[in-house]
Amino acid sequence: MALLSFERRYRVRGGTLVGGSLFDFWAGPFYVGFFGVTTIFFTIVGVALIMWGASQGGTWNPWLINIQPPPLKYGLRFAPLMEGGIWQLVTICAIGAFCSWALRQAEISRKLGMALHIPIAYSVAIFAYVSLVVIRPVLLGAWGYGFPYGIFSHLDWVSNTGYQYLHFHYNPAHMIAVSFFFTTCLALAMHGALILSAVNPQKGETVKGAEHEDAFFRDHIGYSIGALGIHRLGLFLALSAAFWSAICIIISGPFWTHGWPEWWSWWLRLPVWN
Ligand code: UQ2
Repeated sequence: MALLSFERRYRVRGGTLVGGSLFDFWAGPFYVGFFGVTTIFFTIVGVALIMWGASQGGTWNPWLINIQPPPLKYGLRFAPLMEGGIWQLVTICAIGAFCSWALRQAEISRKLGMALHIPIAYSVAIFAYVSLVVIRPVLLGAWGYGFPYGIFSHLDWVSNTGYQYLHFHYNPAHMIAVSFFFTTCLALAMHGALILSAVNPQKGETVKGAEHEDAFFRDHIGYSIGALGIHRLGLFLALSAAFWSAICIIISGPFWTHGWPEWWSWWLRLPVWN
C-alpha cells in the first residue's frame, strides 16, 4: 500500500486542544494544528533574532557565533537588546517553540486515540532546558546565570560553571544522572542487539519471536524483563537521566555554594566513626 493511502486511514478529525477545526489539516505529510502554527512562528522569530544577534557579534564563523545572556547587574529585568536582550527574546522563542512542539505531539496523540507518553517524555527534555535558562537563573536572581547560545561559548560556560564547584563529578545528582545515561545506553544496546538477532536473521535462518528473546535472557542471566518491560525500563532510564541532570544543575548555586567534594564531608562526620 502506498504510504499516503495507508496514512489516510489515520487522518481523522478532532483531538485538537486549541482552535477547534480551524487548523485541523495537514501540509504534505505534516499535521499542522494550532501548535504547528505557533511552532513555526516561534522558530522563525527565534532564528531571525539569532541571525540579528550574530550580525552584531563580529563573526559569522559558526563555531564562534555567541548570543550572550545579560550582565548580572540587570538581575531579573529586561536588558537592552545588545546587552543580553536578544538572548532573553531568543529564550522566550525557544520555550514557546518547544512547548508548542509538545502540545502538537499531544494533539496528534489524542487524534489517534493514543496515550500521552511522547509529549510527557519530551516535556522532561524541555524541563532540563528550562532549568538552565529560567529556574536556576531565577533562583540565583539574574538572567546572567543562563548559558550563552553558541557552540564554543556554551562549552566554555559548562566548563567554567563546573569548576566553580571545584569538581562537578562529586555532585551526587550529577552522579545519578551519569549513571542513568550509561544505563540507558546499556539497555538500548541490549534491546537493539536482541531484536536484530531475532528478527533480522542470516539467509536460510527463520525469524524468531518473543519466546526466543525471553529464552535468551533466561538462559543467560536467569531473568527476562519482557517485551513490554524493556520499553518501560528504557523510558524510565532515559527520563531519569534528563530529570537528574536538571536537578544536578538546579541545586548547584541555589542550594549548594561550596565545592561539591566538600558535600561529602557528611560521610566523614558520621558518628559511627567515633
Ligand atoms: C528482555 C526482553 C527484551 C529486551 C531485553 C531484555 C524479551 C525484547 C534487552 C533483557 C533486559 C533485562 C534483563 C533488563 C536489564 C536491566 C537493566 C537495568 C539494563 O528481557 O524481553 O524485549 O529487549
